Amino acid sequence: MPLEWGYNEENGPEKWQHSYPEAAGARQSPIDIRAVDLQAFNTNRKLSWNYVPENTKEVSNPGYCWKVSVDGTGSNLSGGPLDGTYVLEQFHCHWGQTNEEGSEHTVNGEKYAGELHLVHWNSSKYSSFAEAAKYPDGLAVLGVFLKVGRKHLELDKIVCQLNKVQFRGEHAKILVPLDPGALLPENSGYYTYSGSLTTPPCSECVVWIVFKDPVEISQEQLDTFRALRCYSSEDLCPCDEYKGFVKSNFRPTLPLGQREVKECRQ
Ligand code: SG7
Ligand code: ZN
Repeated sequence: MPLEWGYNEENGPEKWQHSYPEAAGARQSPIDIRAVDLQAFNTNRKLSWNYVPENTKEVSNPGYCWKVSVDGTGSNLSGGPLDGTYVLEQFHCHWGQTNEEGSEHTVNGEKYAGELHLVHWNSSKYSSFAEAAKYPDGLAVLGVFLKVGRKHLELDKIVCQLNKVQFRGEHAKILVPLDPGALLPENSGYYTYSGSLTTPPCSECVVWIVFKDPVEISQEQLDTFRALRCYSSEDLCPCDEYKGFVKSNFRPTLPLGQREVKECRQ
């Protein structure tokens, strides 16, 4: 069974709105974050997080990225632009075919080699991730730009398991506790705006918080991401333009429209 959506010619971002009408909405993500659009965001509420490394359980290949599921107990995010407490649900990554692209958000048109997303849901107002995803303040996603440089040691706890999830539908345990907080840049300011999921169904339920400073990962680590397959081990290779590899999985930017992007220097 081929995926009903993806990133190639037949099922890519241009086609999503036919099956997922929200993809054509006015509050879509990602966006190009442009200096001319920025509004200062002055707050004395510091953005803060608390994660439980022992609850970072397993990595899987859903066919379009790698994804780490988290037992959210005790893992939360609050402050900054957020009202209430948001609990960590999962984190995953986007990348490109070459190091010149791969991030979903761009800054003044500049692309990074990749972007990590830590997805949280509003447990102050809603009772589950699925319920929260129906409301405009339901989810909060932290975005971290990736650039090629030194090997990232915390991320390597995932990378070393990716050979066990080469095919769609595969899962593997993460063998040592992984601290999601160690994936975030230190002392970085951030941009924040109201947006959507960047994959179908593209629901407009996300408070985006995108860190200004990138973190480094090695060329080898990035190449390991590109070796994942979008088909399951029982399927024949769909032999699309990427020969069945998840070579590229970022959605191009969409118009900011009437929205504001706030900049917090933190
Ligand atoms: C990735 O991004 C996956 C999705 C995620 C989607 O494709 O991690 O998660 C699952 C369940 O596969 O979708 C609902 C959801 O979290 C969109 O998340 S994103 O907007 O942060 N890129
Ligand atoms: Zn994402």
